[in-house]
Amino acid sequence: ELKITIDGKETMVNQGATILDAAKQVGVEIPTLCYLNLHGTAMKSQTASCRICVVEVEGRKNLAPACATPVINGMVVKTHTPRVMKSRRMVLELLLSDHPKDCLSCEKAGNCQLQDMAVKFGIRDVAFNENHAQSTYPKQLGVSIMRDMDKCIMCRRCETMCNKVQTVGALSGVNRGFNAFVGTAFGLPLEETVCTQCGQCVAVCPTGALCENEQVSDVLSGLANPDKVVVVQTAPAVRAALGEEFGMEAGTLVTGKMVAALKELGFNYVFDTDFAADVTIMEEGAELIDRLTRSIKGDKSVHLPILTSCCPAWVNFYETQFSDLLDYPSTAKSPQQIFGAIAKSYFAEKMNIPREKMIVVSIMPCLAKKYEADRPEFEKDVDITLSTRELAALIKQANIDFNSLEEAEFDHPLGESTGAAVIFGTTGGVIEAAVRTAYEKVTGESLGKVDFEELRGFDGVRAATVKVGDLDLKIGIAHGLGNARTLMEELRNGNPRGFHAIEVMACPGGCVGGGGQPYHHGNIEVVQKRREALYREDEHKPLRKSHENPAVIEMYDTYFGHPMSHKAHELLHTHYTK
Ligand code: HC1
Ligand code: SF4
Repeated sequence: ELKITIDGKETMVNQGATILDAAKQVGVEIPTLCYLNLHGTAMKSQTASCRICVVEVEGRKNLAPACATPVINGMVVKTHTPRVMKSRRMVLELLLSDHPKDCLSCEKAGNCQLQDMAVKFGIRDVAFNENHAQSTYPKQLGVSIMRDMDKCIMCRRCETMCNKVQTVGALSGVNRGFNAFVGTAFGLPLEETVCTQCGQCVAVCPTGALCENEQVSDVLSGLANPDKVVVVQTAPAVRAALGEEFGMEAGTLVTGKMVAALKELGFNYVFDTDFAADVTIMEEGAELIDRLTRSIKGDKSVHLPILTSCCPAWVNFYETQFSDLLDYPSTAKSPQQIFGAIAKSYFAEKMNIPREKMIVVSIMPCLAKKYEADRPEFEKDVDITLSTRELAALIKQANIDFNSLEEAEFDHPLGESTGAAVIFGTTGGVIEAAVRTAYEKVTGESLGKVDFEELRGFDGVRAATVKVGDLDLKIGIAHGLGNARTLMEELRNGNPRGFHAIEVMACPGGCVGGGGQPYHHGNIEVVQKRREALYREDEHKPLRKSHENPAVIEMYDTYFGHPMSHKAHELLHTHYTK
């Protein structure tokens, strides 16, 4: 252990700790901008590129960046001397001198860490700004992501996320000096690169350089059109995070208020993606059981493990990076797309609504869901996808007092769901939902305890064995695409651990940590609180197994027949392409 004194406060830290780590320990806040530390994912970036976190170290001539300076025994540090403050201000003014001044209309306004810092430092006038032009780059508006590199401050957090955490490698630093920015190879649009649209670069970008492709006004046009029936679905993870946009603590569940707000906004039907998640389990569960049964009978053509396929960034990842393994993922569409397909067939027919009259809007914690909804094979079953943040913006625009809304209930029948569907939003949840159903279908016994603690947790790669009748069902789980890569490489090497099923979620934590959620600026504890909220909601649901959802049962009885029926294949399954 090493002793360090920060602003007169003494503490002991482990070898390797930085001044910033030690400062946190004694409750001293040092401002940071480029620093990124995703605790629990073993990911820490130390680019030390911005120099906002400089401090004075006794006995050293130069100021030291707190995020990248290791503690030495006996170190004495001061974090707010006039010299430190002057230096930080200089850094900030230099950053601002090459930054557009359109804060009023910037998409990140209110969530921008550069703006927050300018407020904190009391910047009134931007120095070094009179005599030169700013560096400018063309804006790129993609299906999911908007890139405006005029606003890039070269913190390189996006690069860390994309290359180190996700191991995708779509982004890297381009050019030198004044003209430097983070870009794609040959300046290609993200859609033409290996980008998975996961949105994790957006989630950590401190400025307006990376934002979502906003579609709020499209929803308003739909709502304003009297000839349209506007149906909305909300993803599992949204209810665990939306409250943060209205000042609530991370981990507050706002399911009822969210439904009330959507009704106030004028949606004709407020439904739940959770209904479709239960349907996903019916289809994916049947597929798993089918593959297992055939494999036990000695069928060598069966592909095991089955891979979950509900996360669209994960789908993009395996399509581009593991195209030799495309027979492994479940062919079940994701809940978002299953919902769209059901809304525009089963529900539309039931209610006599012509397909052209219906607009299906999704509220998703994710940016890749925009890309997924836009894939040609899905034929616009889902018309518009908004992120959790965009829904919050819509509620604010309508001047709805979210905090004082009376809780409301989802509409029937596509608003009915079980606890199994709720936990889809966290890492480990999809596979736990599948196991609850597969267990009862295979053994014919009713589960005494529906909680499978062995499938929960936050380690990037996890493995567990669940006894299902005579079978030891071997399950692998990964969250974050870098961890998924580890499991996929194992699969390519012959599946030595004999997995029968693997769940992957592209974002750290699963959908609760999605790229469309309220900004947590790299604070992964926020994501963990949202996870706990989903487990709480599951625990309190009267029904907790997908196959017990009465609205799902009725739909199979009257429309699809049974899981994997011809009609189910036509509407609820998809295929993958290289
Ligand atoms: Fe997800 Fe899913 S859980 S992918 O994370 O399978 O986005 O929340 O909606 O589709 O249900 C996201 C969440 C979501 C789908 C479901
Ligand atoms: Fe990389 Fe994901 Fe951003 Fe694409 S969306 S550039 S994959 S971090």
